[in-house]
Amino acid sequence: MIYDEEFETLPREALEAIQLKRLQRVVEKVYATVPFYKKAFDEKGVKPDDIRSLEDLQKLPFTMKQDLRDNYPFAMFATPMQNVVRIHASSGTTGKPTVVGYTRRDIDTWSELMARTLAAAGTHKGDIVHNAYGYGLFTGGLGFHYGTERLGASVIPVSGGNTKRQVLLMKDFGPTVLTCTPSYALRLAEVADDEGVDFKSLKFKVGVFGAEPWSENMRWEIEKKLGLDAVDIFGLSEIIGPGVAVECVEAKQGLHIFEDHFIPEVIDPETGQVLPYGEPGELVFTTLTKEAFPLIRYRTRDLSTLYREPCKCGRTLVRMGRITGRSDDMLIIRGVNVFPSQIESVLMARKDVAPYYLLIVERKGRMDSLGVDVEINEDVFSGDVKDLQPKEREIEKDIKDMLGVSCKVRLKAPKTIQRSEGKAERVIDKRKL
Ligand code: DLL
Repeated sequence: MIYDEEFETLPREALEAIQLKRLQRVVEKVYATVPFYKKAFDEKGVKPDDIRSLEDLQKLPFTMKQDLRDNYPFAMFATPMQNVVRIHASSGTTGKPTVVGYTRRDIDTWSELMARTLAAAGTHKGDIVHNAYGYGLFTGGLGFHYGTERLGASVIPVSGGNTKRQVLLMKDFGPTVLTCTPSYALRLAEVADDEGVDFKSLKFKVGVFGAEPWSENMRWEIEKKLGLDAVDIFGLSEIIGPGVAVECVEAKQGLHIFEDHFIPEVIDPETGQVLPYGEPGELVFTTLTKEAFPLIRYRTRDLSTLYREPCKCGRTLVRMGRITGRSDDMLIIRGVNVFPSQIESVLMARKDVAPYYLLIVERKGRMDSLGVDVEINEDVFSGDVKDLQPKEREIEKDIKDMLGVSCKVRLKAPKTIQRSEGKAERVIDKRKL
């Protein structure tokens, strides 16, 4: 279903006219209200009046994560604190959290975008949404919560954790839509199994999974195990939270970006050069309608590709491909560039391993080594890990053949790799310690 028929199916010219008007407005606003932007624009010698076409966006400076840190906690806000009704923050892996603010209208916009998101994923009035994204500073829980209510479906604000109890609620309340990270979806299925509940007999028809990287093979795995359509959702706190882009359940081929609110660009992460549609690079977003925390050309570090081919669902919005990695989580192992998602793809293409893995990077002397711990599937496990050596060599060969990097695979007994309740941690890079 298309929630906002008018804005999600605009002809390109009409959409671009709206984008330009909104861009001019936001550029003027940040120049006048955020000292960081005044300085950054002045240093580049660009004034708000110079933005006469959408191409002129390229004249504007990028905003980096470091800029947000330098202006911690509230100095990037474009509105006085008395207009801010909500604050969220993302923990990040290092140092201070990234803090974001919302005015009442921002919350309204976000709720609309999340209603669109849920509708695109196949949610209707009358559906019951089991929302297991974490509630709190993280944007996942409350973002989905407000969106579900806006759509007019029912939300169960269960948040993450207490997994056994979640299984009981899923059985008794009969939710039809599951929202959580893909890794937690698998965890829910596993605990259901332990509790003697057949996940596929539950009423779920669709899951809206995101907030962490996952692969196409992981999608098949989840769909098979959980018996639902698994749809990818992308977003980040800085831009609004969830609700930046989502796949439509009809096609499940790339995520529609809500371009009437965000302008996406893909750049070469080395040079900052804007790349044409169809070429992979780093995603950059400009927010067009946010009041409290607008961002100009924010570099996400997430790698993806934009494409404009029309979609069978009828939306005219540009699509982004599944995130293939982050420019800052690429592992360089003895000179070979490897993304964790590529290893996940190789692992998930096999029938004999379970979707739980951990990559461990170490430096021995001057040599980097990559360890891949992955659980063996219960059905093929004899009970003795020693029997697994031939399989370990086989998987090492798969990874070497596909990615050109040698590694040491260690098959683990079922249920021995740590499960997550939110974003899974899948890489331990001991070289940085
Ligand atoms: O993860 C917002 C969100 C909540 C998205 C619920 C989807 C669902 P942050 O905590 O700020 O916000 O983390 C943002 O997570 O830059 C990506 O690296 C990663 N990420 C988010 N969605 C996806 C996805 C939320 N579908 C960061 N695939 C982003 C891959 C994703 N990575």
